[in-house]
Amino acid sequence: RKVLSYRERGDLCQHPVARQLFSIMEKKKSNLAVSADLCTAEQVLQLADQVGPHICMLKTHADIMTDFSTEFVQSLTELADRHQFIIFEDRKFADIGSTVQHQYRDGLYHIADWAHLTNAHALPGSGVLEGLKQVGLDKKRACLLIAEMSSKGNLATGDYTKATVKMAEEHKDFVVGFISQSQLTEDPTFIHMTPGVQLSGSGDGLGQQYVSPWDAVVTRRADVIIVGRGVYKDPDPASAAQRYQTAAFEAYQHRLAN
Ligand code: UP6
Repeated sequence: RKVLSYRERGDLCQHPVARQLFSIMEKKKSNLAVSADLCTAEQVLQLADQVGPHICMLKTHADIMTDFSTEFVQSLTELADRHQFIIFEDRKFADIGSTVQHQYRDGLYHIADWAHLTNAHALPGSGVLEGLKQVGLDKKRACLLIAEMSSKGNLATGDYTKATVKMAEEHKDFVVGFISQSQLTEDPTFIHMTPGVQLSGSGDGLGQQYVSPWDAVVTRRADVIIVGRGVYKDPDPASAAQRYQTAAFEAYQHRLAN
């Protein structure tokens, strides 16, 4: 089937977060998400400001930060508005509906109040989505399902992956795509985001497995690449982000042209 442009795909989407993401991707010519896996607010905000012009999305792990605060959330939100990127909290919810509801809405992080996008494992069954949805839908939040993982020996394969796609299809009002290592459906309204991407290096000694931006986007048919250490460990994160941005965007243009 013909590959559609980000604009065309955004126009087909119902969910406001998916529409906004595709529109940012088109406007900024970026299908790069940077993973800000840093432990202080200052470091995350500095990185967000440096890479802001090059990304469509910033991914956070709020629970690795030592000084998470409402001031941090306010500053991050301002940067997201200024640079135009989506905020994705990589919480990987994986409990029963009632518990994830609290984890999403309450606790120290109040994720639903500031993260446009979050994600969940399909492992607990559809209750995980029912729970998250009751909190997120009113706030126009969206969710990704983790259908495949990048790490060595992970169990998200085969029938599990297929069942995850089915679960997403049954919750299209909230689920806008997948964390995956390959394209799982031809439905152009589902966004495939692929972590485990680096220009140099094949792993990290702790099970992470890397592919190049080209392999992720052209061979595996990712829409968005997610890059952490490849960007934030670089002495010049802005230039590194620019390199990944160009590589991933040209790879999608190659798919469009072929
Ligand atoms: N992540 C993966 N693989 C997955 C799902 N999520 O690496 O299957 C997340 C990690 C990390 C980021 O939690 O935040 O993507 C990858 O970082 P890296 O580029 O530094 O390896």
